[in-house]
Amino acid sequence: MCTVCGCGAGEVRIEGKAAVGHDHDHHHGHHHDHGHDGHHHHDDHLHDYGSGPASTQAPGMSHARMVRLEKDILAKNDEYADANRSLFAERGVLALNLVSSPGSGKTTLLCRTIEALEDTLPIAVIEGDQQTSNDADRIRATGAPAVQVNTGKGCHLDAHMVGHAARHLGLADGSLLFIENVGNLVCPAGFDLGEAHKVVILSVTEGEDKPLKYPDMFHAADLMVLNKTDLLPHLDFDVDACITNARKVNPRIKVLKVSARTGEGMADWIAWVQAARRMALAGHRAATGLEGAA
Ligand SMILES: Nc1nc2c(ncn2[C@@H]2O[C@H](COP(=O)(O)OP(=O)(O)OP(=O)(O)O)[C@@H](O)[C@H]2O)c(=O)[nH]1
Ligand SMILES: [Mg+2]
Repeated sequence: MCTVCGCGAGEVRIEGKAAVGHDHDHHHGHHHDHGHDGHHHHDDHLHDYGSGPASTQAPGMSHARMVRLEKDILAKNDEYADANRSLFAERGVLALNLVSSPGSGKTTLLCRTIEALEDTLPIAVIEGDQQTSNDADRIRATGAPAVQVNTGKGCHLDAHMVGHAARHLGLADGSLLFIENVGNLVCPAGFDLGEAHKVVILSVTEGEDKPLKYPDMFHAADLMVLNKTDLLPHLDFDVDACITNARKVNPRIKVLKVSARTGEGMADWIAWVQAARRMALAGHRAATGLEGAA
């Protein structure tokens, strides 16, 4: 059980990877109760990454102990995130962590972005979903390399999973690495993956109140991409109110309006990515001060 978000942490599998379950166990430390006596399921493409019973509660555990475990887990995650960040810095890789609720259009946006940029720079993608390799398949159809991480009971990617997946991808120098997180506006906010920026995708069908309801995510993100703007004529979504709400929880958040379907606003998004990559190449890591295109 993950004490940070209360999700189960068992049954993680990384596509094409040898089993790394004992590492995962190490990552969470010996306090962590997701043993390896569960049923390990192997097939040609997916390998167990540690499995076991998952529970959503910790009966009998005191609040103080829960808080300590949460700190342990996040501290361990931060060590892996720092290692990822060093790897990315060495290679001049810009890593972007795309976070959102399910179905906001992350994969659609990524496919369009790859089509726009693939002739100019190497791009790779790590896909996080609880189950299926649908999104990695969609990315690979564009020609870009992708590896799927199935988080099983888990509801977010952590830095340890991303480190394994990144090494498996064999990142080219100067490449752009997109990490599509599990669709979830809550837990991924708390996990640094070693990325340069979290980018939150919010689609206009979700309601302009979401930044206020899920402030951690909008606070953690450097950019909000407001997607599906092609649907605005059919909705009563208030774009300005949404942006005001996002700035209430994060005054420095940048906002871009796009339609991954029609391509409207995509040029500004591409320009933002290119600007971020130039900073990554120049060795800058801080999100603050990054000037986007819009
Ligand atoms: N109208 C419209 N539909 C879109 C747009 N972008 C994505 N969609 C649709 O929204 C649905 C979900 O898109 P995905 O790209 O799978 O969303 P996702 O965020 O990757 O979803 P998960 O990975 O499952 O969280 C699909 O039916 C897309 O075709 C857009 O800009 N406009
Ligand atoms: Mg997706």
